[in-house]
Amino acid sequence: MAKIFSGVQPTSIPTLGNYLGAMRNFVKLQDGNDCIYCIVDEHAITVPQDPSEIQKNIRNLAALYLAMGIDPKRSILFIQSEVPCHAQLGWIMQCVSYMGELERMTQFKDKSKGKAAVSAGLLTYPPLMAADILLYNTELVPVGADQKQHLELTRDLAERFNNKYGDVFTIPEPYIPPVGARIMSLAEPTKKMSKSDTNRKATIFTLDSEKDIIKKIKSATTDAEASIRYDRENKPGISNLLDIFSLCSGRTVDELVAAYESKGYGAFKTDVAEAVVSALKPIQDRYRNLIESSELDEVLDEGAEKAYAIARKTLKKAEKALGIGRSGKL
Ligand code: ATP
Ligand code: LTN
Repeated sequence: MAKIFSGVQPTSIPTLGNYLGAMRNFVKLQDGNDCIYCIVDEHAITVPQDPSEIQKNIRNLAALYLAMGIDPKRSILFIQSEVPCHAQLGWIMQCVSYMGELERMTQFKDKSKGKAAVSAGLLTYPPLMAADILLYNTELVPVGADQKQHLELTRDLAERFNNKYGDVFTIPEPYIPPVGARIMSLAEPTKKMSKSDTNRKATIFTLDSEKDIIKKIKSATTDAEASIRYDRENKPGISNLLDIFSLCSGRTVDELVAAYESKGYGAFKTDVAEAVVSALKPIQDRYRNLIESSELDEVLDEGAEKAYAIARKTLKKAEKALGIGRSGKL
């Protein structure tokens, strides 16, 4: 029985990459573990967001969490900004962080590159993420491969704090799946599939229509070789489609290579698209029933309450260790 925590930003609809790399594992990990999942809206505002869009995205993400199989009877689901301890411990973790290590984060470098104005929040994003995780005595954090560096920093910050102020935080481990941790862009398969890609053909969103999914997969960049084999380096497009096909169908990559070796790319893509549509269809059906329901608010209210009860204790322990506030006053 491990303590699990993870979060997804309510920036647009989750992508197929978010689902296969992270959210699907959130669902599986519910068996036999204590899971807490979060809609990290305070992380989302580190880059400019339209207020009515983010409101919509928060609700969509909550409905999608449930539609994908997060069970509120077993797991806690809540919105980060509704539990103020995140921002409070986030501040403390900022004070434990060094500018140099934050400036070295690849996500910060990528997201700030070429921008005239970059928010201070984009730089201090990782200490807030560390706070998210550390508040719940988390042991395991399911994430995609792009978050590995942030997890390493979380561990460093927690150890630094513990060494200086006493044993307050549990040191978490990342859980990065062997397949699917880095689903690539369909248009440029050497880049990760991203929500914010300006090329509309690059990304499949989990609420895309069947028609759009087929169109995007049919137009996915491959190569001129016309042979289906797994080779991430020389055949990134086909290898990415094989990963997606495997995860959506439950068949291994080896099985798929054996079955499609001698078939053309056209037939292969048709079947990849069908597997993606079948994997997303039940989620989309459940989503449509949930989005207008009052169940969503009940789950989020209860989630925030339960999360607060845990988070508050860790925050108080950290404040007491630091000597801030009136020690012992809860
Ligand atoms: P952006 O694409 O704008 O950089 P994001 O999708 O990475 O944002 P989140 O919504 O917070 O940001 O990601 C939620 C989870 O999905 C994280 O664990 C992240 O590692 C994972 N993830 C994101 N993209 C992919 C991908 N292409 N393949 C696998 N996992 C991914
Ligand atoms: N940084 C993550 C989102 C995130 C997160 C977290 C993930 C914020 N807080 C805590 C796991 C645990 C991202 O960009 N994908």
